[in-house]
Formats: sequence, C-alpha cells, structure tokens
Amino acid sequence: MTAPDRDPFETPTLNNERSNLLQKISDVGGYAYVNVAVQAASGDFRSAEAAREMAWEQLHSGPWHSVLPVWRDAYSMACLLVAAFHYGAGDFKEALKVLDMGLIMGGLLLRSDLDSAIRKISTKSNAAKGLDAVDGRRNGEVISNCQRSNEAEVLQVLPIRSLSCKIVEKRSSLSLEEFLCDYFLAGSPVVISNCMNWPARTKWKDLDYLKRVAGDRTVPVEVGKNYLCSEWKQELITFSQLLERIQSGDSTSVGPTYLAQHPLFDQISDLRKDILVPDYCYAGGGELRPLNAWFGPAGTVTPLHHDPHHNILAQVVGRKYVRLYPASISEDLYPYDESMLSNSSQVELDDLDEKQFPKAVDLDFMDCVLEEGEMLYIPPKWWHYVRSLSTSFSVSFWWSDGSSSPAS
Ligand SMILES: O=C(O)CCC(=O)C(=O)O
Repeated sequence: MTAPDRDPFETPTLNNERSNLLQKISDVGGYAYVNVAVQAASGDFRSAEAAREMAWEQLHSGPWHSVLPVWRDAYSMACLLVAAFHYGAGDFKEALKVLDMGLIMGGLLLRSDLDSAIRKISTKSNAAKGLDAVDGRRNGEVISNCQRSNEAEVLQVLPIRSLSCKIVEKRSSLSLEEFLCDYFLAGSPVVISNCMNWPARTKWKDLDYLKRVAGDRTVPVEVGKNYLCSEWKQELITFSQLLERIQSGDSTSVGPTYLAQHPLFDQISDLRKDILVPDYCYAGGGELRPLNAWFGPAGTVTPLHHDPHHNILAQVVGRKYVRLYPASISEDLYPYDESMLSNSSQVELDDLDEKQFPKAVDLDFMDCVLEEGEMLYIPPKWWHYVRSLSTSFSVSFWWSDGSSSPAS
C-alpha cells in the first residue's frame, strides 16, 4: 500500500523533519533564520520572506561547492513557507515560481514536499483554467520547425570542412550486444536510428501540451552566442516565455535563448513520463546520472568540449549537427588552462583562428547531422561541438563506467 501524499502545506508547518532541520541550522549558527522560520510557520508572511532571503544570501556567500548542504535545505523550507501563503491567497503562478526555485536551488531533504506542493497547485491551477488532465488534448499548435533541410543550406551555417571528413556510422535498431561489442567496448561513436519509440516524439511538438504540463514552471536558460562568450548570461524564465521566444524566432542581439544541460525531468515529472531510458545506458553496469534537457531554437551552439561520462544524446524534436574529435588528440585542441574550463577548447570552430591554433586546422574528425528520432553515442572524453539546425529538443543520458569512481 502506498502512503497517502502528506500535505506539503500542513499545519503545524514544523513537523519533525523540519524541526530537526531547524536544529541543524542552529548548530551552524543560523539562529536568525530559525527565529523567522518559526514565526513564518505560525502565520507571518513577512517572516517567511525574510527566511527565504537569509537562506538565499547563504547560497550566494561563496563558491557553490562550499555552501553547507543544510543551507540548501533551509532554502527549500523557506520556499515551502512562502509558497503556502501565495497558495492560500490563490496566487498559484507565484506559488509555483517560488517552489521551482526551491527545486532548482534547494537541497534534497524536502524534495518530496516540494514535488507534492507543485502537484497540488498544478491540479488546482489547471482546474481554474478549465484544463483537463495532463493527457487531455486540445487542437494542438505545432512547434514551428524552421528546418534547414537541404545540404547546401546546412553547410552555409556549419564550421568549415563540415561533412567532408568521416561521417559517424549509422546503425538501425542496434541490439544491446552489438552496441556493447562494436561501439561501447571499442570506444567508438555511433548514430542509432529506429530506437526511440517514445510518447515525447509526438507530444513535445504540441505547443498546447508543453504549455499545459510546463507553461507556468520556472526554468534556467542561457542567453547568448555560447557559454564561452563575454555577453553570455543566464536567466530564469517560465517555460511559456521560452516557448514564445522559440516560436517567434526571437534571437536577441546577444544570441538565442537555450535551455541547456538542465535536469528538467527531475523538476517536471510529467515530461519524464514521455521518455524512456535506452537500454544502451546500462552497458558497463555504471550509474546513470540525472538526465539533461536541451531545448532551443535553430542556431544554438554548444562549443567544443568533452565530458567524463558515456553519453547517449537523443534527438527528440528537430535536428542538430555534431562534430566529434577523439580524446587522444586533446592537446591539439588547445584546452583552456583554468580548471573550471579545462574541458573546453579555445578553438572556435565557427571562426577558426588558424594562426593562433595551427594544430587544430587539419585535424581529422567525425561528424553527422543527427536527425529527429536518432540517438548518438559519444564515448567518454570525446570532444564534441553541437549546433542546432532547427528548433530542437534533445535529452542527454550520461552514465559512468562500472569500473570508474562514481564521481567521474
Ligand atoms: O545538444 C547540445 O547542445 C550539447 C549536448 C552536449 O554537450 C552533451 O550532451 O554533452
């Protein structure tokens, strides 16, 4: 029997779990926070806001890795307290925004309370808007897919030498055994077609559906040419605002808006139901990491970099160009010296400076246009550059080797 969903906005708000948390916050000297949180729990909205601000300051008091985990849980708790007031006042949008911030920035301790508060509010808010259950369909407006479809048009926007070297091998309905023997153990990339029988293939093209399940939710996006450029910035916007920017083809003077490398499916469970973890991700017996979403218009660029994990990049909607270089030629790609950027290359493939980076000019690479419904296996530490050729929604599945440390 499953336990009944406990009320995330329960009274008294300070149950055992939250009282224990307050004790831990006192232990690290957060007496002022404890004071205002207790007052908030007895019905004072201003105190709830003050608690949230205090926790927010702690989250920004130094580098992210040095923030004490207890302050991340304190932030989640304050978000729950603040959201309870907005919910009580019938301001569902504001309540959702606050709870999403708790999910994005907060700790794990009160995650199930945040999730159930979001479920509760979404149900009420959909009922207020006259929308049926998540699957109830209306006449769907479809994601506009300004595709660059012919090769000459595609080549115009791609880095020089694209599609002229070695095209990544493509295999249809590859079995797990074939994947293991021919690619995973050999450390070779492969494009796999006919393998994505997911509800997301149709649902994520339907704007009404996306608006209904995610429209009022707050998500972090990147704005700018790419994360290595000086004018690049991050913003928090609602999923509806992101859809509007994508649909209007609005690329600001700085560059397109990209929801990139965000664990969206931990945040919005209805979208998680639309996808399946490919069996290939169990190769090697390692641990699957949080799934990341990549959603944006044509023209988003993820510059040349590598990751320590195995990766299946699943192309759910639209198409992308991907270029790959093996790990063995890393030095010829001039990685940045700073440790934060040491997995990124200084070589800008879209505007290759041959004088500054001569060794990169004639390097062999593999590339492909990853079409809708295909998956690309990228072995660990392989350098990759990715450019979207249309509106594009992809999911990346990263997993570690059973043999390597879980942190890698
Ligand atoms: O799709 C993209 O823009 C980048 C994907 C990527 O870098 C990854 O999956 O590791």
